[in-house]
Amino acid sequence: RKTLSHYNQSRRIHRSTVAFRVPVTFKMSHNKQKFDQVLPEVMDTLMSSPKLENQLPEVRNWIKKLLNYTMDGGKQGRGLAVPFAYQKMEDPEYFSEEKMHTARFLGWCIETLQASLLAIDDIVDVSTTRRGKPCWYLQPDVGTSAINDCFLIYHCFMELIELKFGKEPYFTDLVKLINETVLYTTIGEYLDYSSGYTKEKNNLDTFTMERFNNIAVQKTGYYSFRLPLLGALFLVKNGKERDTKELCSISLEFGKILQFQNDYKDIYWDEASSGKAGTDIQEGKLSWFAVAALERCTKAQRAIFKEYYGSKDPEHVKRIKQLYDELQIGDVYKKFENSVYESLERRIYALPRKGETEFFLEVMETCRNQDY
Ligand code: DMA
Ligand code: MG
Ligand code: MG
Repeated sequence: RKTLSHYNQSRRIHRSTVAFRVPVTFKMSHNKQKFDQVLPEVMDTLMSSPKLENQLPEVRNWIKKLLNYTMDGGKQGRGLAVPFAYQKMEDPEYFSEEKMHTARFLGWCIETLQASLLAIDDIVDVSTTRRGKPCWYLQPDVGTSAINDCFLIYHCFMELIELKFGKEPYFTDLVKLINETVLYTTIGEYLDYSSGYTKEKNNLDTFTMERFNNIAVQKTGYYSFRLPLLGALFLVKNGKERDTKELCSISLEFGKILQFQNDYKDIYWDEASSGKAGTDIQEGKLSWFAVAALERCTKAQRAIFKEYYGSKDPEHVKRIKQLYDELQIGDVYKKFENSVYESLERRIYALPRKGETEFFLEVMETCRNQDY
């Protein structure tokens, strides 16, 4: 096994020549196959719940169809992060395959939460596609009843948590963690959709990086990084006694990264690559790109932005993209992204435990590869 200092050294040597890679022993995706194998057990657990097992066949079939559709096709970064975090945070002396299995189960629970959040988000964002398929609310005979379906997915998630963890000593703490996470996420979503620009509201004063960061931390950071990490720590021996302040702070920084990447893909990736058609310009979103562009605009360019941002007209969308090109926001973005990775990397190397450093380095690599 290579030591971290060995690893640092080899990294430094390779850095200028090849893309930064975490050694093979650190890969989060190595858990993928075993992670996938746990899904049928998770579904069986849910469907054998005393509250669900005697429901009418049509109810049981609807739940299965709903979960299959909304959970299918993601990259499962959040879910995979749980067993990976357990592996990296646990003292080798106490590591057990049984806990690893429990971590995978918890990972799938978080994927269920993610499915409900995304299905809601797509209604709010008036999106058309997600994970390469039409959004759930656009399925035939769904429409506004998707709101109830989203709530149903969410409570399948909570039922799974109760079925699997109800008797664990950390159950109450886990539920509290989930509740606070979802509270922050929904507040972040509120801020996200209420901060959108419209010509009528003429509300560009709120298009600041400070507000972008606040939204990204709340709507993305808490549930995507902090929850999987703190969830895994419940399984770690004496995990409760760990100092998690810096770990949580770094987790929330990753929320910002995931969000500006998400904003990048919304504009520059085609639907085939991202699995979803972009809506940020059309919806007038407080996107990283809008803020970065406004910071660099001339008066005339700002007037163009005000005229065309937040419009569904494809010509207007094109005009905004053209403005981003004129301002070379794509290059600004790349430089900014690198600087964020570099400063976060310094904090990650400064963490007291080797496992913590390895965990976040791999999370960072997964984000860099657009695989989280
Ligand atoms: C999705 O945010 C956020 C949550 C909490 C589900 P988004 O609308 O910026 O992302 P996407 O592009 O995936 O719809
Ligand atoms: Mg969205
Ligand atoms: Mg959204």
